[in-house]
Amino acid sequence: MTNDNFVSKNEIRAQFSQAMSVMYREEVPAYGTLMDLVGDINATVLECDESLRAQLTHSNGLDRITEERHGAIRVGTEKELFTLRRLFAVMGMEPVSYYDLAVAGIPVHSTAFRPVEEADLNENPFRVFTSLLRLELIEDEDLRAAAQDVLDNREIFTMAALNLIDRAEKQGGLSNEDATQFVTETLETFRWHAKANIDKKLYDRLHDEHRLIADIVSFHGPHINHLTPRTLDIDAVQKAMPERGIDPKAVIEGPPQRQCPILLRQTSFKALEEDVFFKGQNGNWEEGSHTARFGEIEQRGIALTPKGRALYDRLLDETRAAVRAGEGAYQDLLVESFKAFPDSYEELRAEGLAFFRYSLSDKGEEITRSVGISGSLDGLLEAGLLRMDPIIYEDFLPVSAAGIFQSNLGDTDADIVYSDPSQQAFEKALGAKVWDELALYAELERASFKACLASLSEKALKQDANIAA
Ligand code: OOG
Ligand code: NI
Repeated sequence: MTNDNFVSKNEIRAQFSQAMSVMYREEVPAYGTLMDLVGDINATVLECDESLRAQLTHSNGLDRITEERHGAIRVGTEKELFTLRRLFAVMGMEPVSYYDLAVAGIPVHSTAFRPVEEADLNENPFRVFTSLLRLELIEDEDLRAAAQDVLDNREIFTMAALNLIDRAEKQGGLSNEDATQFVTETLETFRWHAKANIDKKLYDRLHDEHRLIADIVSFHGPHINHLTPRTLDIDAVQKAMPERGIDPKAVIEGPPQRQCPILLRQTSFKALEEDVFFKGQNGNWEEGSHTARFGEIEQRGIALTPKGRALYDRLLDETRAAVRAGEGAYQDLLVESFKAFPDSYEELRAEGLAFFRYSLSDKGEEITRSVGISGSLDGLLEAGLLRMDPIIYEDFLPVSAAGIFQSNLGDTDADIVYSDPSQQAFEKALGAKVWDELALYAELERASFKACLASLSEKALKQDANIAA
């Protein structure tokens, strides 16, 4: 079979993302309500904000807004993670960044599977935040062994899915028919199962250790635990949620509202308590409940450089420390702290706090030979030959500021602090290295500037040729 007969990875990812969304809407109807709300608010924002519309049009971002979302799953074993990496690769999703959640009191470490190239992100930016349980962090040896035993005896992938992953790897792609079947079969892995794999007694013991451990070990597979559409106005959605009968959490995580949004802000509706059934005596099922699944929204802003990230962490830490000290309302303090974070794109660039994509301005496009092209970035910007647009952050809230998972878990869960991050062990389980997200943004910025220089000098050469002719 030739390459021409394969469906593109972007297409498979788009189909998969769509199928996940449909499945989750059926499983968790409140998520559907949230999607509708986000769609309405995005439409209103785009109607009112000409400049945002222009910016999104310029960066090809307009079409992807309503389609954009991420999801999250949690797996129990190294083998499961290894196969997931292969599964996501079929859809052009690669592991980006390492998140050590142990510092936030959660016994998992994670990565996000997502497209890496800009063109692929623009076609479909679906990402899946994927966590691996670190059973070795459970101190109770007996409990650890019991959990390990349950995990070793489950198979989270269908036979057909495994065969199709093999085939995609061997052939270098999938035919139309195979791709359709691949989406159907892989969806099974992420489906909700109300019937647990274990009895209530073991569930309770796992839950007492950490509710995330119970969520990972107790069921047949890594059910999708939330999906998150991107909104253009998170404050408006947060405010409107109750009007549509959904119960939002109290605060929006991440930075405060700004003229120039940075990283991302997230909020969610509270996880639902759902009926589940535990293995009982003599093949009977015992009724119980489990709380894990929710809906989330996010608003994305510009990607920060390491310097910008450090400033972000410092200001957020300051706010959290002050709130712990009981000095006032979180949101107000956050706004106050972040006054120290420059809020214009010019300043963010000049101080090296954020990443930008450069392109030729209208003036740059019309450059004549008399304008020198040997200028520095600063010089070319000053001369008005370049246009700069924010590079949007494609990843997750930094754990260093304990922002991640915070929107997803009750505050009471952060009492145990595990240590010893282990990126090496994670990558060994994964069977690959994770991409360094900061290097990806830096490269994008560098390449965009290089392309500007190349086209400016090409224009100048053409001018030379015209003059010579
Ligand atoms: C994943 C949490 C990470 C986000 O948006 O920060 C995440 C989880 O709860 O399993 O999705
Ligand atoms: Ni999320």
